[in-house]
Amino acid sequence: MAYVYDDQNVFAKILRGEIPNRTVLETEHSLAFHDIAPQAPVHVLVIPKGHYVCYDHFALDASDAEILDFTRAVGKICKMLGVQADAAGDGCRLIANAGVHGVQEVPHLHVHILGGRMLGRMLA
Ligand code: IU
Repeated sequence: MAYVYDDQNVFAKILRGEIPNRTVLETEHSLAFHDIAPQAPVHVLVIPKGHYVCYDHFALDASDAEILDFTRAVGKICKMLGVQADAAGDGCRLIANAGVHGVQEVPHLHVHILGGRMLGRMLA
């Protein structure tokens, strides 16, 4: 079954400039902005500009250039915001909810970057 992308989702509207956002980083293929309802001192969403519903859709169908751009954007933002997991940062959590069981609210791939405090242990 093919992935079906709804271009009326809120992140599609953000990408079209129809809804404002607090941008952290914009690259050729990706956009990162602060979550509207932050769950931690750092809570940034990174999205590809392409129309991908979820991570598996993106990983299977995006071009190498899009995947490289997106992956590097996540790393750059972690460093920019001081939540990288090296000797200078305290680390963070990356989350990509997908589909019904993943309780994905917005059907445009987004990776949450959460950090700035000690997070609870969480696998489900
Ligand atoms: P989820 O992984 O799809 O469950 O997360 C969606 C996130 O999008 C959630 O953290 C919301 O607070 C966030 N969000 C947003 O930043 N701006 C919006 O206009 C809407 C949701 I709607």
